[in-house]
Formats: sequence, structure tokens, C-alpha cells
Amino acid sequence: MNSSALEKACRVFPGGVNSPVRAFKSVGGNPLFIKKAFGSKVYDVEGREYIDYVGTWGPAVLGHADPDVVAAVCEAARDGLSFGAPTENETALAGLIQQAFPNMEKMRFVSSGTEAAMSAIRLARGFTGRPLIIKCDGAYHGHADSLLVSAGSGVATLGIPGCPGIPDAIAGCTLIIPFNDAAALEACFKAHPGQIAGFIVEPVCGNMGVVLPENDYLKKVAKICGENGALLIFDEVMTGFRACFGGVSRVSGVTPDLTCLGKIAGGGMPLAVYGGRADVMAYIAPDGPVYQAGTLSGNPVAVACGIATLKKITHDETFYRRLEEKSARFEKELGQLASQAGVAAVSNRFGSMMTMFFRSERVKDYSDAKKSDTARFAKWFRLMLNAGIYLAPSQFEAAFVSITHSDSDLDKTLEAAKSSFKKLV
Ligand code: HOZ
Repeated sequence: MNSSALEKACRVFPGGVNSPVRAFKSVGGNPLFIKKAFGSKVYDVEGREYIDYVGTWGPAVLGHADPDVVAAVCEAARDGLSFGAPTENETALAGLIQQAFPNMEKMRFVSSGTEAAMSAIRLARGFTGRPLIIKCDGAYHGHADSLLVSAGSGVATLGIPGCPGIPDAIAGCTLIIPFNDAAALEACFKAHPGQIAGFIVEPVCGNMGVVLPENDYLKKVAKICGENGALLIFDEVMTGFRACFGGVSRVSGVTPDLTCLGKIAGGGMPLAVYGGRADVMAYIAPDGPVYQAGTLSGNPVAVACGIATLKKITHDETFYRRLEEKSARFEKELGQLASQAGVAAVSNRFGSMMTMFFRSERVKDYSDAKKSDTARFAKWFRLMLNAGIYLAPSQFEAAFVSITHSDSDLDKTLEAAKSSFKKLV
């Protein structure tokens, strides 16, 4: 499958890919080389059609190549691809983002989620004058040095124990605690008084698979950070605009000091954002001394794509209700089919992102997620792919449902799942 494309790619790219988890290493077989994508489908270079639940790893909430979004992108491109200067559209996109995330009093556009998270922790350190940050075991906030410690996503998928190239002095400034464990956060602050700049957390995890906060975890961590003079940073790169016009902060009622966004905010083009409290953002250059910059930041084509995407979502008041109905049905029926086939599986879902873990006990943190039967997942993944269903090639990622997934797409997927589950036992 796609072996000639892969062979050629391997001559120029490590593993033949430009982002490791795409390489199918943990599931076996060759990655799909994609030719095009429309709505809920992707098409590979050999002309095969797949119902897509990768959704470009999150952004494709409207489905692929939405005609209104593509028109806005083409129109913007005709006026110039990049200016490296401010545009009025940047302010317009910031306004839309503020409607969804009112806590982002000031913000900065960057080009990737990695940049957003990396810049947010630099800002937290600059604002507080403290060196340490806390992150959760198995959480992934991009590949900046400080954040690649005990990371999820591709690092978890490939089972990389620690990443060479990151000096101990840098890794040592990142403290690791389990997700959903407020006592561990409290203990960290006790052990390092006055040293912790902030806690960066995916308020709903997406990169150890989807894992939901339990027992008022987010309220507790906000309180603990506040009491200790540290900033709470919500990484909503995956969750922003996924379940509602807002993020976990809106759903939970917990307001972080800083928020990172990406993926849907740029509608599938390279755009990400960090922002939050105005007094904290006042530390960012040129208003303040914390430096961060980028030629492509606020790129006009990406900004146009973000505006068109967010406008399309807001103009349809049934959007999130319909997306929720599709996703809830998908999760419920998939679970029923697994159980009817005798396959041990549990799922976690936040709106239209979800993960089915191949284990029987619920998953509330990374150590639970790691107990999943990854070999069984790999087999299931390959059976589904052969049946024309494109899932993320890792147990530690999410499946994304888009508004273009029709009942017939879901029926076909569930039919494929039914026969695949039977072959697992
Ligand atoms: N970090 C992404 C998954 N959570 C992978 C992105 C990609 O490989 O394109």
C-alpha cells in the first residue's frame, strides 16, 4: 500500500514523514499518502476513499475543504500571501476568539500549537520571575524542550523514554504530576515554595487519548495555582471550538490565566494563539520584556481561514447540537458493538473528540491509558483501515467527528467496527 510513495519519501524524510505519529510505527503497515480530502472523506494517492476520523488531527470540524472556507482562503491569497505587517483581519479574528474565550483579554497569534505553549510558559516564567513549570504525565503541549518531558502523543505512541538533545538543566525545570490528581499539584507547590511559575494542562487531555477531568479537578487546580501565585495555563489547542463555541473553560466555568489555541482557530491552516489576562500579556514585547516573534505570525491567508471557519460555525445555531448528536451516537453504538463482540473497551469523549481504549477499566490518567492493549488496538486499526475507515494510528490520540459525517458515514463505520471487533476475539 503506497509503498512507492513511502520509499521515495523515506529517501528525504526521517521515516518518510514530517511528523512522527503519521508513520504508522505503532500500528504497522504503511502510512496513507493523501491526495485530496472533501467533507468527511480523504482519498489516497492510489484513489482509495476513506471515511476520515483523523480530521487533520483536529482542525477539520467543518469537514475537509469547506467551500466557504476555501473561497475565503483563495480571496485572501489573491491579495498577497504574507506581509509581515499588521492587518485589520487579525483584529477581526481576535474579536471572534474573544467571543468564545472572554478571558483572552489580549492575545498573540503564532503559527503552531508548539509555539503557543512554548511562548505561554516563557511568559509565565517572565511574569512571575520563577523558573519551574508543572505539566501532567502523558500530556503533550508540542515539542519545545521544556514540554517534551513525560510527553504524550507521538512520544507515547513510539514509547520514547526521554528525548536526547534536551539538556538536563532544562528538563529539570519541568515537574511532572498525574492528571486528575489535585493533591499531587499541591504537594509540588509545597516542595518548591516560590519557585513554580505555572501549571500547563490540557483541561481535557487529548494526547494520551481523550481523558476527562473528574471531581472538580479543574476548579481545584485553579484554586491551588491562585493560592501559590502561579499561573494556570489551559492548553486548548485540541479542545478549543471542539464541543462548543468556546472550550473547556466555558464548559467547566474555570477561567485560566492564559489559554493556548490552535487547530480549529486557524481552520486547518498554520495558526495558533496564546493569550489571557491583560496584566500578564503586558509582559510580551513590545509592551514588555518577554520576547517572542515570527515572520508568519498572523499570516493573512491563515487568518482569513480562521475567520471563515469561526463565522461559519457561529452562523449556524444548530451546529454544536448536531455535532454532539452524531458524536454521542457514534460513541454509544461503538461501545455497544465492542461489548456485544466481547472486546474489552472503554471510551472517553469530549464533544466530537473521543478515544476508545482497549481495556475494561475506566481511564482517568496516563498510567491507566498505558494499560490499554495496544497490540489489539493496532490490529483493530488495520482492520478498520482495510474497510475504508481512517482512524488516528495510535491508541494515544483522538478520533474526531465533523459536521460532514453523515448518518450513512457513521453506519458504514459502525458496520466495519462490528466485523472488525469479531475478528479480534
Ligand atoms: N501532535 C499531533 C497529534 N496530537 C500530530 C500531528 C501530526 O502528525 O500531524
